Amino acid sequence: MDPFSLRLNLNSGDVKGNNLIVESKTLFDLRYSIQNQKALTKLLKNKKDIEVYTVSTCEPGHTAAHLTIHVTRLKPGKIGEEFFFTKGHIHKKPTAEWYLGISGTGLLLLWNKNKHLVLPFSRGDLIYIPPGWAHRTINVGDEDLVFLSCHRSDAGYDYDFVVEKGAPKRILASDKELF
Ligand code: S6P
Ligand code: ZN
Repeated sequence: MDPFSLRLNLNSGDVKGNNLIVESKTLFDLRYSIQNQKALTKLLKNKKDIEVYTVSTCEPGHTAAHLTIHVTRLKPGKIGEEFFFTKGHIHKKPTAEWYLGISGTGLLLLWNKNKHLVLPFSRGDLIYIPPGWAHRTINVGDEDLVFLSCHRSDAGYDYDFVVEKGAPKRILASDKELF
């Protein structure tokens, strides 16, 4: 494989290049992670669905020799009192991940068997997620929250773990002390 480059606009958070796959997650995709089902029904009234975030991924290979990067763009918004969030996952293989905030105002919820942490996550914040920590991002601002992440390409993703057990904390508009 030859080296290659992508182009990330650090102001807009737009990323361009070959080898990029863009996926979108909507409120419908998040329906099993949303507690306030009444608020969800209200939001979707008269609408087919609402996009919550997109993830642009570059995975140069699938083995431990490679590194995968993603740029996530999480929209601002609330379902009732709860801020828009990413579905959340733990990596199937206990591998680490780096997160870099590019724009917007967010929080990163991290948890393992014993505890959970909520870290401020905005432009310039570089957060190390050690192996074995599940993670979810929350947009608590008025603009898109854009961030880059990088992990070993064979890490794999376990989403069921989060849907079945639930996240240890929901971030509500009233959680003002956190942001
Ligand atoms: C991947 C990394 C992020 C998330 C993205 C969307 O390891 O943690 O790129 O995939 O922010 O979140 P989720 O939980 O839907 O994958
Ligand atoms: Zn991850």
